[in-house]
Amino acid sequence: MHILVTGGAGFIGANFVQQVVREHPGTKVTVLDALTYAGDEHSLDPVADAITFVKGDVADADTVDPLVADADAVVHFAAESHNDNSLAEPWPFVRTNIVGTYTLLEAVRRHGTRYHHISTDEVYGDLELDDPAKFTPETPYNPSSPYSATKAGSDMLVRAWVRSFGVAATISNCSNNYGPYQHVEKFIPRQITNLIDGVRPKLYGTGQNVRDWIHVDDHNAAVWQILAQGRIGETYLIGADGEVDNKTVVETLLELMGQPADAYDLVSDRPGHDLRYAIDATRLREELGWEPRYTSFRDGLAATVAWYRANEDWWRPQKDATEAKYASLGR
Ligand code: NAD
Ligand code: TDX
Repeated sequence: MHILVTGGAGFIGANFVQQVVREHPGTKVTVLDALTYAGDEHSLDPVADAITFVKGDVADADTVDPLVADADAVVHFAAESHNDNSLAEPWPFVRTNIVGTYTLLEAVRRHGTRYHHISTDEVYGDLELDDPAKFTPETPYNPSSPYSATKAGSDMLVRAWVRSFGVAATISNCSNNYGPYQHVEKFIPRQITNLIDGVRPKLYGTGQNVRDWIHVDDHNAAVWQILAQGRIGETYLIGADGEVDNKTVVETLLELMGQPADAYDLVSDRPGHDLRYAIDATRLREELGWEPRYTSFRDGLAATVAWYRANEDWWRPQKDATEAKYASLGR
């Protein structure tokens, strides 16, 4: 099988490509990535000889069409992915997440190519802290930020292209990922690299917000199973029952990195900050038999800390510009 992986130089995409090369060696992989600030070709160094890399834009039909024509399946990770950036400048999110998805859908429609769409639990909005409910495939869409609204829009395009044009697509909506190769703008790597630099972690608001953490390798194993065995037209929610509030995440990092548990700062909150996400992954578990392999968040965090300590060459070039952006927001 030949798969086209968009956004394969980003956090989740690069881990996916590495996993496919490692665990499914018969697969031919082509990566299409624009190498925005969030993409780094070095994230593919361990598998560079085993794949083809194309630098290009998913919203450019002339680039996309021949690549899709050549592939048996497309796995679409490419996106603008950071909520804080979407509040500062929404247009790149509309362009890449909506126009980019539209461009790919038209190409897979022309060529009859299998398509898997990577999305997020943020399309469902947020839950109260004390609500026993979790997101299910039936939860109505209710996105809060420009980022989540453009992801919701892209999901709706996929559903329409399945129903109206018979495109062979599946969708997955996953919760917050952590692990190696995540950009230092995101919560966990930002705090780990701050602590390496002797800077106190920064919690938005009061730190009560809850995210449902999943290791990136568990997300990607689910994506592979959906690609191989998922029902066409279906939506699968991916999550590993990993709800933790942000304050606890920071306290755990402080403990793992040898600092007092209260050595963090509270900073101004993110506008529109979603309170809590929680995924019910019953369909994925029961229909496809998926189970997470990383069952201890603490152990997964410890391994992630070790990775950032060992791979300063990878993250250091992004650190100053990222912190300058946060400083301008007062966070
Ligand atoms: P990321 O920001 O780390 O990587 C995005 C990649 O897409 C980068 O390599 C970037 O260069 C590339 N890209 C951006 N615009 C492009 C364009 N126009 N054309 C081609 N390539 C382009 O993001 P990530 O965290 O790896 O997220 C990947 C996908 O997973 C996204 O669709 C995101 O919505 C989804 N997702 C992320 C999480 C999470 O916790 N990070 C959770 C659920 C779903
Ligand atoms: O310095 C920080 N301090 C802080 O308290 C940062 C960067 C974040 N936070 C909080 C905000 C969130 O409650 O931590 C939580 C996680 O923040 P992010 O890493 O920005 O992730 P989030 O906004 O939850 O979105 C992520 O998960 C869903 C990904 O970035 C999305 O791409 C994915 O769809």
